Amino acid sequence: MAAKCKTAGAMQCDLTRDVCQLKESVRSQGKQLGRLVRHMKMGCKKPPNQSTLKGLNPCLPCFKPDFLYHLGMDTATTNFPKVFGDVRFVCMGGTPGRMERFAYRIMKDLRLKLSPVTTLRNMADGHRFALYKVGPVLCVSHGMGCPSISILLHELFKMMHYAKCQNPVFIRIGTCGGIGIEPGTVVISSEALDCKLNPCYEVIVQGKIVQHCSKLDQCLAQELQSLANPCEVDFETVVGKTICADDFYEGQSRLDGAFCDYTSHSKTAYLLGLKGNGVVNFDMESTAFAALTKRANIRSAVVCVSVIDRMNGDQIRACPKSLSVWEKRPQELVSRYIRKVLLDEVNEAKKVNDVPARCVGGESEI
Ligand code: R2B
Repeated sequence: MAAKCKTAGAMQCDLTRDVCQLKESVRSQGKQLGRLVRHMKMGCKKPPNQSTLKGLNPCLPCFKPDFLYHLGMDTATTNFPKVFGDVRFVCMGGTPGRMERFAYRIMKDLRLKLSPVTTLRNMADGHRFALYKVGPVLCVSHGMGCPSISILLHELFKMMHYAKCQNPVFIRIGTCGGIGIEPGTVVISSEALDCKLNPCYEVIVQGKIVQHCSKLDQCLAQELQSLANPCEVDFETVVGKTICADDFYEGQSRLDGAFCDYTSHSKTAYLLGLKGNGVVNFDMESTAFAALTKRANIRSAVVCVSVIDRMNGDQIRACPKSLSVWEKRPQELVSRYIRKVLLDEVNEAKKVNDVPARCVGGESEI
């Protein structure tokens, strides 16, 4: 009865409300469609809300903008999700030249190409490190020693975080000094030890010693080793412990530094002791690399080629040609790994969605 008595004004009111609801429903359907289209463009993956990195500085949201000083980038002028959101592999090595060569190599191996007359661009404007992006692979130089790689990792982790990267894998592809192994042998580190043989990276924070575990991902090390065997190219790959020194000379018991207060005899005894403990090589970055990636919930591996057998000497006398052949060996292994991961994913997606592979196989522009 009451409905019958509705005034023209009340009916007008109901009508307005219905129109409003209808408009809202159309708007929300539009939004859903937009999301669906974006989702399809991204290979049927929902754009992530946040990266998979963990344990980062809770105050990061306060830095608006945040300047990544040594990379010469900031969150105000770089659209991190757009530029770096697709990064899946971060490969790091000591020198800018080697990482540029690796970038070109991975471009070829992934059948990606640049538009004609373009070269790969060093995206780091901070002049400390070189950074190249080849599709889902970042190739970055880290300089020498833990302090240098640690600065870079802080800024790369923030980059991954702002870009909302998903499960990036970090791999250091470098050179090292072998202990009782042939020069040219590739070493996959099973763990990174400090010079007291502890799997630990020590930093002094506000005057206090803080220790972080520097164990590496065993599964990733095994996965890499499985790709080395059998190897078409003739080189050996071993898995073993890496000792990370803060110095190239006394810190690695070399006899040819500007200072040397020990004997050749004590050096040999020291190296034999290391060998007896399962150590196969020296590097200068692995503890910081292993500990920081572990802290950020990132899978990581260290794959280095030995340029000398320290049981036979201290000076690196290998000719440039040998060094050039050897530097390609860790790159070969890591390229195989990247291709395998991407191909497995494409095959999996094909099985689940019955969609054609988009990104591996045919040539596509970076
Ligand atoms: C290997 O080579 C460099 C020293 O020459 C250092 O970065 C390392 O770990």
